[in-house]
Amino acid sequence: MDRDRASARLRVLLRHLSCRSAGTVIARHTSGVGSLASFHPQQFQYTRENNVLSLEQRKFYEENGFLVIKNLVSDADIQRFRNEFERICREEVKPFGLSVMRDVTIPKSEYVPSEKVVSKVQDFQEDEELFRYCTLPEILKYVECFTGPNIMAMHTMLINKPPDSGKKTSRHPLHQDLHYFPFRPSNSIVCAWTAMEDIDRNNGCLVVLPGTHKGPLKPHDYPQWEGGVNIMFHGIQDYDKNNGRVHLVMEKGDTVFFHPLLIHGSGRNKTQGFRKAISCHFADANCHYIDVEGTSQENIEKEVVSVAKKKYGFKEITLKDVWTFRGRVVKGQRINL
Ligand SMILES: O=C(O)CCC(=O)C(=O)O
Repeated sequence: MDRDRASARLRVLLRHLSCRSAGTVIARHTSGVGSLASFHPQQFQYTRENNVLSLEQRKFYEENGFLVIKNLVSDADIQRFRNEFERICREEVKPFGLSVMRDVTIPKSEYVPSEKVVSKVQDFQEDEELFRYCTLPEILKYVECFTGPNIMAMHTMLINKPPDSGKKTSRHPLHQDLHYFPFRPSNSIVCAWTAMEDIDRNNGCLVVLPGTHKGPLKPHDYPQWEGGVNIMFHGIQDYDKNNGRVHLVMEKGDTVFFHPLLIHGSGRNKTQGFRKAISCHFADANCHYIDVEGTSQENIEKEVVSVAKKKYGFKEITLKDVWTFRGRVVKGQRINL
């Protein structure tokens, strides 16, 4: 795509994403992209027919690899997730398997149990209160459009992006989530990411590179950032710098669904508040595990296995074991995963 077309498409995307009405935020097709009338359902690769998504929404996801649904999760549910997160930070509850992460700029010696030192909790599949997010009917209704009816919740996170210390470590480098996943096919995996408050460029919104879900999985590694990098924040070393970027400005409760090959990241939090979002990666229970040995995913496999060995005290554990433990069925049957 040449630069003019890329920037025209970006402008259209931005106009639609900034639309503030309740309902769905989707971009319309631009010149150079076929009209809806001439679109044939057999061309769909990334979405499934189930009468939830409109033709326009399906086409938007097919072309861009993400779809924002406005106002999907209620304030009451978000408040419950917030309360539970605070309880975890104060160490009032310790759900089995949960990882509590802190920003790289906070030394271990300064660790006091409080929301202010936790940048993320992940693997909350054993915390029934947070895990409710992954079972919300309004979320699963959309997830099914990408995974089909047998749904596994595979990876859960609540991200509490801290105010940046000045070292720019609150950024999340551009990456593809599939780098972390030893299961396929990628088109049967989707992330749901819900803003727990209004999120914009000031507090570090998601940034996505539309259309990159159509490309291959790229090699990832730690970026060479002067101020340090958070654990497991692998980034893509090489990507097309001319690919347009879209900053997803979202209101509390808005949810973006995106493909695991979509290149995305998030910016620095320039405010004094902690920017919160809750997310889950879902997969079709028919997905299968792959062996990542000899692939670009070997580096993350080594890291995850080594952390899991320490965390659970096992001498032998495989990447597949880690994911089998993380995964929980949320609709239909547990099949391969
Ligand atoms: O919430 C964010 O800042 C980015 C999260 C993200 O992209 C991830 O954890 O994969």
